[in-house]
Parts: sequence; structure tokens; C-alpha cells
Amino acid sequence: MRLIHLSDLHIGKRVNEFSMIEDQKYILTRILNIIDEEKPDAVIIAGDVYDKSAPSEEAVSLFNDFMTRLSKRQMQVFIISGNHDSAVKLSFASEIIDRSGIHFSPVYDGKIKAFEIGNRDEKAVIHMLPFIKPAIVRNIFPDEEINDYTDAVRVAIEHMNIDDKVCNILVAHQFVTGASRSESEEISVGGLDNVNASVFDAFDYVALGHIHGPQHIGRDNVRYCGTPLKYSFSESGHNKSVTVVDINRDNAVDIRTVPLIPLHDMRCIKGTYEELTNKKNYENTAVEDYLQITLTDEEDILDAMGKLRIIYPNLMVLRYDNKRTRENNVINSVEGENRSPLELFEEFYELQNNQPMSDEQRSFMTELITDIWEKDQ
Ligand SMILES: [Mn+2]
Repeated sequence: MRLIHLSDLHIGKRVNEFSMIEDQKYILTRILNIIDEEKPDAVIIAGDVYDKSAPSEEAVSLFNDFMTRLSKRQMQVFIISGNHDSAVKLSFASEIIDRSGIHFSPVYDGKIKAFEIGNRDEKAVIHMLPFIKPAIVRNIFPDEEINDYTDAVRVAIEHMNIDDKVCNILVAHQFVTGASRSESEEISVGGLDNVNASVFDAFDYVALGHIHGPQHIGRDNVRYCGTPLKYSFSESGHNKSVTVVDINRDNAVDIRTVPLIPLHDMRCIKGTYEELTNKKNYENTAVEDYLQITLTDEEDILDAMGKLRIIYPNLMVLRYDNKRTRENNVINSVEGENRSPLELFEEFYELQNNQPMSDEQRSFMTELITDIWEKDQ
């Protein structure tokens, strides 16, 4: 039996004010191609279908299109809500849609929807646990002691029906202790929302969502498949993929990944303005990628963003790495009433830029100061 594990589509997401919708359309088509090649029995989407609880119209229509195309293939689909989704909206008409083989987790009410997949020889039960917080579980089970996320998930699992004679698969969207994070996740500061992986011991495979880098926690079969696209520059080194899980007759799982090649990569490049605008250096590179450029020039380039975007149209973030940005000098109020305006300015300039003014700059300033002085009098 074969499963494809996806999560964190974040449909409708904007990264540094750039819409990702075309990239998402492209990668969802690529995922459908992988599904056609791999012919899984089930596809899992472990939460964060949308980026927002009130997704845009274009996000909803893209997801609708993806679901419609999935439903034409002979397989079951299991979708839970993540912390970015509205659990209520995502489960709209879910009991009606269930009949089509596409299953959305209902709003958590203490009962967990579980579905059997496979045939007489190979069977698995998929348990769908939407994103939960301690307060939600505490309200439903007031007699249980729930102090943190680990307690909440443990109690939710204790109230499931788990038959240990079959292969049990859990779909969940939580931050498991030890997972390595990236900047595009929204996780509470201080890491109070982490769940200890030991709560998942009863499952043969745990299909996780929430953390954006593909990884397993402890055992191989407690796994984050990661986002299908890079959603921050902290992920520029990630290799995004689809996770394919094969379950054997003895419930052993075999896990592999199929790489996802995006429409635009997300990369960081660094150099002087002259280097980065030299045709020889960029003509054979993917200039349309989403870029973070770090300029190493000592002096700020006037309208560098606008000029660089002529070559690199999807430049998202521009930074400088030079003496000024490396040493963060605190500029104190300059003492010395007896010093000339030029001397005061020179001191200010040196503090700000970590280098003295050049002769050319000094004569320019002298001229400017004289000019202002004359006008004032
Ligand atoms: Mn997410």
C-alpha cells in the first residue's frame, strides 16, 4: 500500500509582498504528475492548506481546481486543518464530500475521524487529528489534566480507537520537540507549543505538518514532509519534496522522497553592485528566481533596488554587508560646542560608516555647509 504525504501548501501565501499563486499552481500540477507516476492508494495533506483563515478567492479557486483534479483519480484523500486554516470553513460540507473519497477533518470535538484503506491483505487505518490547542481539549475533557500541548495531544490520542492489529497512521499538525524550524512558520515564541514525540508511539506512521523543512523526529516514521515550495530565505538551502510511504504486509514502512522543482527557486546572492550588474556574471543564471541580494559596496547605491530589478525582476530583499552594517556603532550625542559643523559632521559620518570621509566628500560637505550658512544669514 502506498501513501503520498503532503502538508503546508499555504495556498494564497505572499512572500515579501510577492504573490506565490503562479508558483503554487505550477507545483500542484507537478504534484499531480508525481501522483500519476506513483499511483498511491491515498494522499494525505497534513494541514495548512491555506495561508490564512480567510483565504482569497484565487486561493480558494486554485485549491478547488487541485481537489477536482485529485478526485478524478482513483484514490482517497485525507485533509486536516492546520493552525493557518479555519477548521470550521475547511470542514464545510465534509460529510457530503466524504462520499467522493475526499475526507476533511471535522472541527475537533473529542472524536477523531478514522478511515480504513486498502484491501483484505493490506489494511491501514488513517486517523485524522486536526491542529489542536490545550484549551480546546481541556474544554472537551474537563476531568483530564492538560497543562501543555503534549498533554493535549496525548489525551486526544488516548480517546481514539486504536486497533494495534492493523497498521495505524496518524495525520497531525503540531510542533514536535526537536524539529528544526525555519522563518516561515508561525510558532509561539519560547517554544511552549511543542509536543513530545513519545505520544505517537502507537502509530506505524505519523504524517506531520506544521514544520516547513522535510525531516523525521527520532524514528523514521514520525515525519514532516515539509512545504512544497520555499516560503522564506531561511529555506534557500532546503530540498523540497513529496514524501512517498510504502506500507508492507507486516506494517513496516518504507519512506522515500521525490524532489519538487519549482517554477522559481529562492536564492541568496552576494557581491558588489558592479559584479552583480556585469552581464558575464548573470547571463547564465536564473535571473527570474526570487532573490535576496546582499551588496558588499561600502557606499549605498542610489535606488539599487530599482536598478537591480531591471536585471533581477523578482528581487525581494536587498541588504548591505559592509563596515557600516557589520559594526553597529551607537551614535551618542556629540559633545564639543567649539567644533565646526564640518568637524561634527565628520565624526557623525565616521560613526555611521566606520570609515572617514574621503577628500571628495569633505570638499562637497564644505561647500554644502558654507552654502547653508550663507543662506541662513
Ligand atoms: Mn505551515
